Amino acid sequence: MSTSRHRIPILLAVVLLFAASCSSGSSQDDDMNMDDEHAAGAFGEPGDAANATRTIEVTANDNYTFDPPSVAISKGETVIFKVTNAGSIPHTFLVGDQAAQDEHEEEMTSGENMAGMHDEPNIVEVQPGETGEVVWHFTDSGTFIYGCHETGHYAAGMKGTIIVTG
Ligand SMILES: [Cu+2]
Repeated sequence: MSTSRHRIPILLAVVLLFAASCSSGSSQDDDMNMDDEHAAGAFGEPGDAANATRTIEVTANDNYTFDPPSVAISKGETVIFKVTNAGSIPHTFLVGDQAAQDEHEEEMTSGENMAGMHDEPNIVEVQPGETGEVVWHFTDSGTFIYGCHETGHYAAGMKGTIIVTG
């Protein structure tokens, strides 16, 4: 049958939906795709550990720093971030762009998404002494961020820079 007749309206609907979810920065009520919309973007997408080109070890410290403070990655790489909490308080590690970091920070301070956030593929929470992983596929070049969103940590400067080139 003529499936092509339906393709355009569906595509249009998808585009409109996408546009709507992207332009809704100020409204908090359209939480339909809240959990997914900032778990992917120009900063990449969830990766498959089997395709990982390397493992980058990151240490989270109680003085609100990550070590290393920045990492260089080639476009197309899938990286396993192995995050160890060397401190005595919980830390988180969120891969994203500025918007994703800001969004998480808002959710944390508003208490809006406390329960769901740790299910997202671009974040891991690590308890003192523990190690967690985020597997991420960097699909585009650009400068991105890893940040900790325990209360007050990001504001205190607990973040690192991801530079993707190629
Ligand atoms: Cu922290």
